[in-house]
Amino acid sequence: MGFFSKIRDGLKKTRDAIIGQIDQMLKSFTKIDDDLFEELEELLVMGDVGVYTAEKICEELRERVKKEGITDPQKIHGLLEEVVRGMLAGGQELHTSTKPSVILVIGVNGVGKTTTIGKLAASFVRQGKRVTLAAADTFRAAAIDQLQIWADRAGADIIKQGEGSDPAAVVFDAIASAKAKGSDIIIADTAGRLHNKRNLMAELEKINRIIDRELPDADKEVLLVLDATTGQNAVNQTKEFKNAAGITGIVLTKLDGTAKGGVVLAIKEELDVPVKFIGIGEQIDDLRPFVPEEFAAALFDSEYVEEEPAPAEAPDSADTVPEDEYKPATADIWAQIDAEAEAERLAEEEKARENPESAPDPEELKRLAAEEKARKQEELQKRAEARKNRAKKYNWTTESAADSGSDDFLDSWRSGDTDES
Ligand SMILES: Nc1nc2c(ncn2[C@@H]2O[C@H](COP(=O)(O)OP(=O)(O)O)[C@@H](O)[C@H]2O)c(=O)[nH]1
Ligand SMILES: [Mg+2]
Repeated sequence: MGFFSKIRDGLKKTRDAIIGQIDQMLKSFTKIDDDLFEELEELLVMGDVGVYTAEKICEELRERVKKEGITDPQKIHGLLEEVVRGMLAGGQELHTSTKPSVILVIGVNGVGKTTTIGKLAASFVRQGKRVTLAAADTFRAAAIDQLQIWADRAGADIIKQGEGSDPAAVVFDAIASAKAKGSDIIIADTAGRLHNKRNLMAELEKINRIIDRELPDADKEVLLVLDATTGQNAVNQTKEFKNAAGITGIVLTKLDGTAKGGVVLAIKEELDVPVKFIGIGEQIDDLRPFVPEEFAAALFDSEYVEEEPAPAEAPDSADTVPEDEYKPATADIWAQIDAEAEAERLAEEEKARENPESAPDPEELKRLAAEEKARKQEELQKRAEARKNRAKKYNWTTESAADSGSDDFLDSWRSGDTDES
């Protein structure tokens, strides 16, 4: 089966949930009026496109309809496809031209990080590249074993240490090994769950620091993996990670089993983070670079001509250095890196002391955080209400609760149940 048919099959539920409903709705209209746009907006929101993005799409459609003097409701389908395609375009290219380049893969538990890394590694190996995986999810031994299995399948090197070891040290070793062996790409797995949020973010920061220090000129991608079946929760996860980790792109997984694929639009439009890959199954070749035209064509069930894949190159073995020339991290380096981090922290404290005006008042920050939390909860409640009413109105069934499995950590995190000390 070609890639496009696979994506089209994977997106069937999403297509039925959004475009199918819209087409049916359009049939009941004989002219284009406010009611039509109202219903269209509701259907888009129901399809996990998000309130803001749904409004924006309708706004653009209204303008086009007016400007082009369109009166036939059936024309809306084609117009909508054009608007969606335009919205999805831009930013999806992956930057990995330096040797080595680094891809740091982050996200909450169970979204598909390790699986995505396996698939990514395989695709790079197919292109004739040498890949080094860093098993920096050291939280559970099983996570390391799982990455080893994917490394074997993909034909990639792997650097790992024992359960509970310092993830940043694993990344450091992987960089040293990749330099020695002439690897093209380092892909680092990370933990999705730690004892608390602060630990997780501090760990990602430390890993980032190592990469910037050891490979200051390398291309670096920080890919946030999101599970499409969680719908709007995926948008919230992007917000949580965006500031802390400097995300450069999204991998949206499990698009094959969900009706909530419309969330692609919300992520791109609302958060301005490009989707770079999509996962459409559990197998090694079920990851695809995100191609906006292809995605839109699959969503709207229209024609799409696939590009021929580039022919594989043979790996360049001339610049490979024997394994024993790579030196693992030494205690000296760790002391130095910790000292740098401490110095940076002290400098920030000093700056805050010198300039108390700009230093945020901790009480004020707490109050703002509480306000933000209350606002979010209210918004969520309202949305849930509206959703229930719409579902009743249109006699729809909502997707099963089991669909949002991977979000328990984030929920407890937000409600403060994790033991932040
Ligand atoms: N259907 C489907 N399942 C996926 C996809 N990507 C990952 N998975 C499954 O999601 C589960 C969790 O994946 P894993 O990589 O362990 O998640 P991690 O905790 O983020 O590393 C596994 O059962 C994967 O097979 C996808 O694109 N489609
Ligand atoms: Mg994992």
